Amino acid sequence: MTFEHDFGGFKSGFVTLVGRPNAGKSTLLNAIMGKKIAITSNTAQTTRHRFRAVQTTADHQLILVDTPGIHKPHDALGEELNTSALKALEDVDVIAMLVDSSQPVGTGDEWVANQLARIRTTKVLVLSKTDLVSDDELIAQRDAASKLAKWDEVIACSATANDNVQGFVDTVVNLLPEGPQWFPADMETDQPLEVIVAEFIREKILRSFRDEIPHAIGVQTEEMRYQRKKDLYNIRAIVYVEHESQKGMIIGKQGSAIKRIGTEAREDLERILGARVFLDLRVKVKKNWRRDATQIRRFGYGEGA
Ligand SMILES: Nc1nc2c(ncn2[C@@H]2O[C@H](COP(=O)(O)OP(=O)(O)OP(=O)(O)O)[C@@H](O)[C@H]2O)c(=O)[nH]1
Ligand SMILES: [Mg+2]
Repeated sequence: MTFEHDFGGFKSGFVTLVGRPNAGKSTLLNAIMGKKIAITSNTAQTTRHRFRAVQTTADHQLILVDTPGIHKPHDALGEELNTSALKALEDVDVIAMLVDSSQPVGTGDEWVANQLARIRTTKVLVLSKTDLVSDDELIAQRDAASKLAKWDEVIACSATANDNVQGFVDTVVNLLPEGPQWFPADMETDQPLEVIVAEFIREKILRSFRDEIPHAIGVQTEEMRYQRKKDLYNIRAIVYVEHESQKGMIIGKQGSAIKRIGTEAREDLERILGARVFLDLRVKVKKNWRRDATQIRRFGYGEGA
């Protein structure tokens, strides 16, 4: 977009983070924001909807678009996630593709890079998780990943070690056009509170279960009520699973697992909401919801904002 205006050097624009599942997109977004906005886990396909995080400073407004990892889809949910990520490549100023420095560059990265090939937007290659590799390994990875596409910039960083995260910000802001402040300065994300609540609950489950469970759960906030007098949020949320057996696992022996998940989620939510939280968490079965596009969208997965 071009303007007749003079923005006095103020830069603003949209930067989409893309890559294979687990590449470190959401962790990098959190590191840039200096707080946890996106959920993260070592389970592939942690992020299930596209959303924005906004960093506003005196001289720029950087709008980061987090996306679900692009992968070979196995079900309707996978297809929705890919579509959502690919849509986030349209109408942005910069596309930053993350490649995990500690994993061999392979067909998964090539698949993502192929999606970028026909787009003419400025592209930045980000070698992530540099804390996990030696200097020599990083150089080899850089050579391999450089061949994936025609990059305008190449940068390496570690989000967890906070190494060169600022370098990433400086690089992409430099590539942004001059422009207006698109969003209010105090706006940090466009995710509605109900979505954030459901996501943080889902994160706790992703982090405590393995195998099929993380993929089979969907979380929905049913009710959220703030009582000013008590400075308390009453939140009711439902964890959906696909089978009775999964329900048993999430609940655990005498409710021990769901209790632990509830406690962990409540602690996080109290920090985010800055108030006390009463969390009523229930588990229900919704058979094969991952194959049902309507249900997937009802959860808010896929499309996103
Ligand atoms: N050592 C190390 N681990 C990292 C770094 N960045 C991310 N991770 C870890 O990598 C895993 C995946 O990180 P996410 O940020 O959830 O990855 P993602 O690309 O958003 O994944 P999806 O949402 O599934 O596409 C998590 O366990 C992170 O803690 C890093 O800089 N160093
Ligand atoms: Mg993510």
